[in-house]
Amino acid sequence: MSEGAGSRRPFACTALNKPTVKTASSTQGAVGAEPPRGHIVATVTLIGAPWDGSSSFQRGAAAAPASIRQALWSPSSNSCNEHGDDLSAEGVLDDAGDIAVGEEPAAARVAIEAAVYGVLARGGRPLVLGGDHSITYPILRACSAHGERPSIVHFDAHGDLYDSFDEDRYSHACPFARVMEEGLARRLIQVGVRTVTAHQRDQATRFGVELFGPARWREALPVIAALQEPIYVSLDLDVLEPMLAPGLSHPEPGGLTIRDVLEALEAIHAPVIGGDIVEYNPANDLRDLTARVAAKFVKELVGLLRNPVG
Ligand SMILES: [Mn+2]
Repeated sequence: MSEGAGSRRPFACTALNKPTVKTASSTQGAVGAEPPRGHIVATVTLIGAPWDGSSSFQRGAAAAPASIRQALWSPSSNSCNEHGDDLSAEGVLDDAGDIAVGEEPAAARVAIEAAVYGVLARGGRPLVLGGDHSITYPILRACSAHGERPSIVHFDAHGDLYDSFDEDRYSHACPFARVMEEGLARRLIQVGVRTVTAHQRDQATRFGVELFGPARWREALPVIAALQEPIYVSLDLDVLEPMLAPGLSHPEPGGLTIRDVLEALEAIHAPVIGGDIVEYNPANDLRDLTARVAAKFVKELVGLLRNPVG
């Protein structure tokens, strides 16, 4: 529970020496066993975005939110993360349910943007469960509408930077091209990408993407740790070695371990304003292995999102 926490995470070292910048949630202190974290100002809101209509290869990711929730609350584990946040405690995690995305892509994007904006406008911190990766673009639009222009820490086997894919500019292969074209992010830091085509390399250069492939993902750690501005975390589960997460539509061997991704998340010191976990495809899963991995990332991302220390 404590290994690494004191060295990188700000709560244990920095935050305790600073005054609280905002009023804490009404339940702070209500959980007696919870270790002091400081700066607990936000309730995280889980939102399901069951949309896989922009997938280029296999559908199935629309079923992910329900499976991830089931794994999250399974009695096979408890509801505490590695930093001692109890997700079942009052004021830690709300669940807004699933967005009614419908069948039409443009309408789905509008619905996702509106739902995420609603959470941000209430002072919440959205953690969105995809769905395919196309959902990240409307989420970042919602952040922008709320006045946020975060830097993105993006875990993925793929750059998702295509200008267009299968004649679809809103494909799940394209969201970060749209995000960067519209200036919705300050920086885009990609970790684990290992499928860079010539076109995507051109796009990465065009947008100034900071790319850390799987062989040098650790070089991203000091870059992530040095970020001061608000951060958005986009976590495509196919960043992982597919043997560790078989429930994917696009398994790409040679990926990161679950602990590698957690280590990169631990490097974040800046406030995290939102995040997504995408591309889980239950139809390809084995014994809910990948659902459990996604639920694990929910737990640890909740810890990051509810402690927006700056
Ligand atoms: Mn991917």
